Formats: sequence, structure tokens, C-alpha cells
Amino acid sequence: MTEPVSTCSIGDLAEATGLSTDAIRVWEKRYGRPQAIRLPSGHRRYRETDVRWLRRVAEALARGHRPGKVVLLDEEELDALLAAPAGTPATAFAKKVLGFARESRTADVRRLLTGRARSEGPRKFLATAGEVLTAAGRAWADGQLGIRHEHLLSEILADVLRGLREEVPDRRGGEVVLLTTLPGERHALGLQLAALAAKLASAEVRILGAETPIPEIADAARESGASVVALSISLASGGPDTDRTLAELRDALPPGVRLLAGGRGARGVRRGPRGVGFPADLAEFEALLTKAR
Ligand code: B12
Repeated sequence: MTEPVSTCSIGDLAEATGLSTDAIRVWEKRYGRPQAIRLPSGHRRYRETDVRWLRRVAEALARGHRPGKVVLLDEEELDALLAAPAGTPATAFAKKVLGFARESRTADVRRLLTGRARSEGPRKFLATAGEVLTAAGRAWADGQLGIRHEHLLSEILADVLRGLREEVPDRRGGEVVLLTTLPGERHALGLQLAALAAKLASAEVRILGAETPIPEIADAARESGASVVALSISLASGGPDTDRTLAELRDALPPGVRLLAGGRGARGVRRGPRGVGFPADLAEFEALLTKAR
């Protein structure tokens, strides 16, 4: 039997979706999904439709839905489930940016984002950036955007957000805010979004970048005299393991330092560890820092 066009192994499937091979095998046994193609050799092969379907399953789980409910839904039902709270249809602007990113047209992506940042100003552009990133995540889940395009878009958006932040005048007397992500979380754009919001609240911003080990965050907080440590947690890393790491960081930080976590993976439906604050969004984060000033 000739191998059908473009299938992948269970290892590739796990890589492409961010899920574990164990989870995929358990669902296959328990729910009969995904349904593998069996080669004469006995090897399992999976279709592109399985990648798209499992990326939606993974995102639904990352948002706190139960496997027993999610794995029984087909792609359309999952889209409806995922569309409800966060996924407003991609704006025309987001579609245009992604169109250029998909063709690696760097200069056009930069021109569009810089132009919009100038015309909207920092606060409105924070919302626009969120819409573009959500649309990018949707396009990736649909197989319409590659990881290379996500990298390209992320780097340009980070530059534009930094440019906006540099234009916000420095003011004294604000909070000292240290920003980073936990080990295992490579999504770093939330740091630039939160840094701009913090600067608008007259805070002094210290960005450590992605994946800083816990003891290093605690030492950096002491050395920089930070009054706030703020983390960005995306849907890719949110969950009970991250909650445990957050609690560990809470214990490692001096009691007077506030620990805040944002990003869609930060809390979801979980209560979240004690002594950690979860601002609902960038506007609440800015207001919280302004009040503390
Ligand atoms: C760009 C991107 C990448 C880039 C990141 C590049 C970079 N330099 O940052 C790369 C290519 C590295 C990447 C890798 C992966 N990614 Co990715 N990625 C994205 C994408 C498109 C944008 C990420 C981002 O920066 N979002 C910004 C975040 C931080 O936004 P947010 O959580 O919605 O937060 C909002 C607010 O809460 C607030 N906020 C954010 N942080 C903070 C912090 C504070 C303090 C406050 C107050 C507010 C705040 O601002 C945001 C906008 O409003 C998202 C889609 C998405 N919707 O997020 C997928 C997404 C997060 N990735 C996803 C996945 C699965 C992966 C991979 C596992 C894929 C793979 N198999 O390799 C890896 C995992 C890497 C890792 N270990 O972290 C999934 C996660 C869901 C799931 N299935 O688990 C998503 C949701 C895509 C999808 N639709 O499925 N990714």
C-alpha cells in the first residue's frame, strides 16, 4: 500500500501541537481519536487534519476545558468553543499584517505596524497588538502560518513596542518593575506589552527576557530594588506545573516585593497560588501600578 500524501508520525504530531505522545495515545485508545492510519509495518501515521484538530484541542485544554469534553468535539465545534470569549474575528488590519508575514515581507510588516502604532498611540496599539497576536495564533493553528513567520512577526512587533516605550517620558517616583517569563515559557512578547503598560504608569522597567531561573529572578529583584516582579504566561505554558513554579518564586522573593502574573495562561479557571496577583489585562495592570505610585 503506497503511503497517503503528507502524513506524519506520532512524534511529529506531538511536536506540531505541543502535546505529549502519551496523551495522544490515551485519547486514541479511550475516545478513538485521533484515528491513525496503520502502515503494513504497524506504524501509525496521522493526517494534516489531525494536526489542525489537535492544535484546537490543545488550545481548548490550555484554556481549562476538560479532555473528556474537548476530544469528543469536531473541528467546527472546537472553533465555536475557542471563538466564544477571546477570538474576535481577525480584524482586516491583522489579516493584512499576517498576509505580509506569510510572505516574509519584513519591510511591509514593519511599515504597517509602525504606521498603526504612530496613528493610534501606545494604549490603543496595545489592544491592536493583542488582536494581531490572537489572529497569528489562529492562523498557526490552521496551518496557515509557519513558526518562522511567528518569529518574524514577533521580532518586528517587539521592536515597535520598544520604540513606543522609549517615547514615553521617564518619570521619577514610580514602581520598579522587573519583567520576565518562567523557564519553559519562550513566548516573550507579553513582556514588551506589559513593559509599555508599566512605563505608561510611570514605572521604571527592567526586562530580563524569557526563561529566567527562579533563584536568578529573586537575586535580580534584590539587586535592582524591584518593588514588583511581573511575569507573562501564555496558553502554551499555563497550568498546575506553572502554578507550582509561581508558588516557589513567591517563597524566594522578599515579602515586600509584589508578584504579578498576566497572559492568558496565567490563571484560566484555576484559583492560582497565594501571594500572587493576577491583573485581568494590561489596562488593569497599568491602573494598579499608577495607584501604587
Ligand atoms: C508568537 C508565538 C510563538 C513564538 C514566540 C516568539 C516570541 N519571541 O515570543 C514561537 C514560535 C517561539 C512559539 C512557540 C510555541 N508556541 Co506559540 N504562539 C505564538 C502566538 C502567535 C503569539 C504569542 C504571544 O506572544 N502572545 C502574547 C501573549 C502573551 O498573549 P496573551 O496570552 O493573549 O496575553 C494577553 C494579555 O493577557 C496581556 N498579557 C500578556 N502577558 C502579560 C503579562 C502581564 C503582567 C499582564 C498584566 C498582561 C499580559 O497581553 C496579551 C495581549 O492582550 C500565540 C497565540 C496567542 N494568542 O497568544 C501562540 C501560542 C501561545 N503558541 C502555542 C504553542 C502550542 C506553541 C508551541 C508549543 C508550538 C510548538 N509545537 O513548537 C511552542 C512552545 C514554545 C514554548 N516553550 O514556549 C499555542 C498555545 C496553546 C496550546 N495549544 O497550548 C498558541 C496559543 C497558538 C494556538 N493558537 O494554539 N509561539
